[in-house]
Amino acid sequence: MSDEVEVPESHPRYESLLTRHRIERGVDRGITSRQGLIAQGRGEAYDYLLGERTIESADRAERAAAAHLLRADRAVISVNGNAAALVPGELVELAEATGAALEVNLFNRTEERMRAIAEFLREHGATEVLGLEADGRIPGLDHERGKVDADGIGAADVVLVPLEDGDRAKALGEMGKTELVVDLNPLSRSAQVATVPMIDNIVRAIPNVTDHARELRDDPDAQAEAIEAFDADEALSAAERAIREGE
Ligand code: PTJ
Repeated sequence: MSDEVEVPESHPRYESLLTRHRIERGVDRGITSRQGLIAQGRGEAYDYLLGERTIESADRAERAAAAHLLRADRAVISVNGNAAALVPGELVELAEATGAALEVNLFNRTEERMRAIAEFLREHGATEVLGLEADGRIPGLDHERGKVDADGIGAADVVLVPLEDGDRAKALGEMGKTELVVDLNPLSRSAQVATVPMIDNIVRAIPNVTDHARELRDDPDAQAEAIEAFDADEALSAAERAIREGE
């Protein structure tokens, strides 16, 4: 999706407008839900308050997330309608850099959207996309929202869930999984229950996790250090401070 925008690059809010266009296109293509437009608006407000940048604590979180993905026995990147519209190629690159699997997993699940997203990821280079089998369950969630692939998220020890609904994030945590969450709102339940909350825009976070993964790939000591150095509560407080005080 590189030809979709007519926003001049000189516009001071170019990145933000580009992101909006991608979400709009996602809705048009049957990838993103209409609720995804609302979620994007909410995210944008927080991004504006954070200064539309990756704050230092988010960079540390993204490094720790990269280390968790590399050290996992079975890592899965969960893809919803917003993530697919915004960073399809970047998600495929992250999966390749870390050996993680990609699984389409929707809050508002429809078979059409599942298929459209899987197809879109394949157009961006994915060779295998999980999620369509839906032969596993997340305990404690109602039928459609609890569906996962048994050998995907069902079997994963590490899951990356961008822009996740709070209930599902909590239920995945209760399954004992290491949860890596991307969410611009440090007060959201998803961010609060995450092992690693990345308080950052997904359009910046995913390529940054990939960069860290490439750097950490052959260095187990540096991976352990990145995980050790990260403190989730401290990261959430730092993001709140950045919002309140512009630090
Ligand atoms: O495609 P589906 O059916 O799986 O639905 C996906 C959405 C995102 C619509 C669904 O999971 C949902 O309704 O999520 P919420 O509860 O609105 O939460 C979305 C969270 O993501 C909010 O806390 C937003 O602040 C945050 N967010 C929105 N856009 C971004 C973001 N975080 C990072 N980067 C963004 N671009």
